Amino acid sequence: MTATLTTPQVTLIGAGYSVYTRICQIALDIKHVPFMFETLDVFAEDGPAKARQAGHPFGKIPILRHGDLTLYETLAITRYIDDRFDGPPLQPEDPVDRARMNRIISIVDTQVYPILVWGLHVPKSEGREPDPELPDKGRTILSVLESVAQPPWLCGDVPTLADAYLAACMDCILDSEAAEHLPGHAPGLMAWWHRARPLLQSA
Ligand SMILES: N[C@@H](CCC(=O)N[C@@H](CS)C(=O)NCC(=O)O)C(=O)O
Repeated sequence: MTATLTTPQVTLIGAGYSVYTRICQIALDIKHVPFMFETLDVFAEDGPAKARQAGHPFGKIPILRHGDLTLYETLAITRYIDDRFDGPPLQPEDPVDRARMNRIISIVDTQVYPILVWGLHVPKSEGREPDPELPDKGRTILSVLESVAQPPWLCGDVPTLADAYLAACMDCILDSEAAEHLPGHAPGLMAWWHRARPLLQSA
């Protein structure tokens, strides 16, 4: 039996608009892992039920299938992709560098996603004003990211999971009122984005 016949199929279930789905897509792409993509619109009326059926107990996306394995939670999915497949490593070996990468990932999870994506981008896309305190918070987040980034990528010479996490949020950030602060508060991030944008090609 050949290796090809025994290699389990990778399927990513999610949506193109979903930041967390895109993070997984970028990780798969950097590792050169071929995968099938199944669209699941979690914001459709039956979306959460479909996501639960597909294996996400909280009715969310993304979900990764690999052979008999069904995984949810982007942290688990992306580490699995990195650990399980050949290809460029997505996490630095050095403990300090790895901690710096995890710090950026945590900033994306706890600041960028709730404040820049849901707090500033989503209201703008729906023609609503954001909560008044959020633009200042958004500026602070950009300045902090600028200060912790280590060019040319966010954690040095090669892209890591930190780049996947932030790149997946960038179109939302650029389509929010935080975008006007990027050149002044985060010029290094703009330079990084020119480099990182192609990561999103299939996402
Ligand atoms: N902690 C989850 C978050 C996933 C998540 O929030 N996904 C969004 C789409 S980007 C979702 O499914 N939202 C639907 C909902 O919250 O009901 C992860 O890391 O995968």
